[in-house]
Amino acid sequence: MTIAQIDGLLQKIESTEKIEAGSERAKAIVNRILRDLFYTIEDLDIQPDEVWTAVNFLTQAGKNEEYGLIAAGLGLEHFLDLRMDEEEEKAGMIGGTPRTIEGPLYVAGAPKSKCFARLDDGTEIEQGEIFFMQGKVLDDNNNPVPNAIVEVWHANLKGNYSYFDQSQSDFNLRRTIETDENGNYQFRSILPSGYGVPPGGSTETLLHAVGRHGNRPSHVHFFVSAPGCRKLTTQINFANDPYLWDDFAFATREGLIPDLVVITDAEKIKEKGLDTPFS
Ligand code: MBD
Ligand code: FE
Repeated sequence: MTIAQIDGLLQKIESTEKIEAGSERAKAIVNRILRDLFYTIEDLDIQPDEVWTAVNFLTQAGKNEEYGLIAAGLGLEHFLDLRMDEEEEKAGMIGGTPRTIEGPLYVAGAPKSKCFARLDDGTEIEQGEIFFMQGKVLDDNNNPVPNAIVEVWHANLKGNYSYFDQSQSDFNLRRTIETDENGNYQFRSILPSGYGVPPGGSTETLLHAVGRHGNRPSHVHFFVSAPGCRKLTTQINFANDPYLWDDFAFATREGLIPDLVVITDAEKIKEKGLDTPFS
């Protein structure tokens, strides 16, 4: 087809937008995506059977509830992070812990505690490595933020998340921790395994079609929020992971890879006060 013919059809479609409830924003977005799609089909000479394969793929991906996962895997979610970074840089907001993607596996309403929480329900205590993390929430001026809300969630040793994995107890490996008067928080858990997309699912089908894997390095998710502060969405990773810089969701960033200190002596854990809340 000629460009004039494609643009003619696009104009015909746009000229049907007469219902008053329609928003200019929705029209602009839908029409632009449609234009890009028509041009892509033309440029790559995409065949009807390929289009219907794609339509059926999307139907199945919806049934599987995998759109969030696909958004992560296509780099769309990371792209939104880069755009938010740019906006903040332009506004002169620099420094602080980098943001990175939320992913599709957050669940609201995790049990809340002050200063300290144990995240795991104990079921993996034999196979897993106990892990402690402590941190301090600081504002723009590096002042501690008391009573900040730190929401933490991560996978178990199989790389699965509670709620989505019904074999785990409710809110296993998910907690809401309020910082103390000095902005401190601390938690105990089991060091998570990396995540892999569901075998045989839509995300895996798509990634394999383009020669990609669907693995993530081991990570822990965070939301950090406080009144008057922009909410931080981020994760941490661990340096020894083979997928550290090969994350299918592109979430690893410098500044989010804290040192892991291995302690084999139980007395040292007590000495450092890692097994009990701050006093
Ligand atoms: C995850 O655990 C995750 O964090 C992301 C971004 C995508 C899939 C699974
Ligand atoms: Fe995750």
